[in-house]
Amino acid sequence: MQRGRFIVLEGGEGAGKSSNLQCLQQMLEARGLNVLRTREPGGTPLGEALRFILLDPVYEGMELKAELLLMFAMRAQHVTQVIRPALEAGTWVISDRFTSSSYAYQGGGRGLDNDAIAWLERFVQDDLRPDMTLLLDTPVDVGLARMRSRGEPEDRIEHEGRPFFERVRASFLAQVAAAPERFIVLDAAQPLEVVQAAMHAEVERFFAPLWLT
Ligand code: Z5A
Repeated sequence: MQRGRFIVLEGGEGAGKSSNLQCLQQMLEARGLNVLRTREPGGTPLGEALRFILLDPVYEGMELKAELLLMFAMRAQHVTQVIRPALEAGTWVISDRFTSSSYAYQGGGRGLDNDAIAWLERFVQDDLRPDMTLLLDTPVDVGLARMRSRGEPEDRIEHEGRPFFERVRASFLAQVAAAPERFIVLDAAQPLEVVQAAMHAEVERFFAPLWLT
């Protein structure tokens, strides 16, 4: 049996990850693939409990290294309990965020050392890396306006100001520049149907050799 593939959607606030994940799932299922949809922070009962802690404004002032370590504690459980077994069983895993978000938010946004993040990445994931990362890129103002138009209370990380989110975006783009073969960048400021059509075309192109086997 062929191993499944691991696709991650990344981006800043309001980039449209959730909206596009559903479309990606339908597209892969239409190819007859088994698809598991998941998210970070979250993905397991422990991960969802840690998500609650990570995003709860009551923990304003959380030590930055504590935030980073909780992200990787959540990920350790997610990788071992969900992602690796699914891939080994031939299931395709699509995730709303993964380790690129740790580089972007804890590295770029918070200013923590990327070498420490890289060490945690190796420690927690061994050789597991996404086969493909789709970066939904929007100007920060566009994403924040979308997020605020939902009228939901802001979580602990959403409380951050615009400079924080500019650093997050810059970090995502720097990750692409450092490893362009691992990323597809989509202009997520465009209307949703345009973004979805572009995503569809890119995923078809990226995995074209597989469809033939
Ligand atoms: N975090 C971290 O710091 N470190 C880590 O390692 C990880 C995560 C894994 C929670 O993530 C937080 O965790 C997040 C990063 C941090 N920080 N914050 N803040 P999350 O993914 O659960 O939360 P989020 O990024 O805030 O998600 P979101 O705001 O829900 O964004 P989204 O999923 O990308 O967007 P959406 O829900 O699909 O769309 C938002 C709205 O825009 C909605 O009304 C849509 O209808 C609309 N939309 C979407 N696309 C379009 C287009 N193209 N045109 C017009 N309108 C659109």
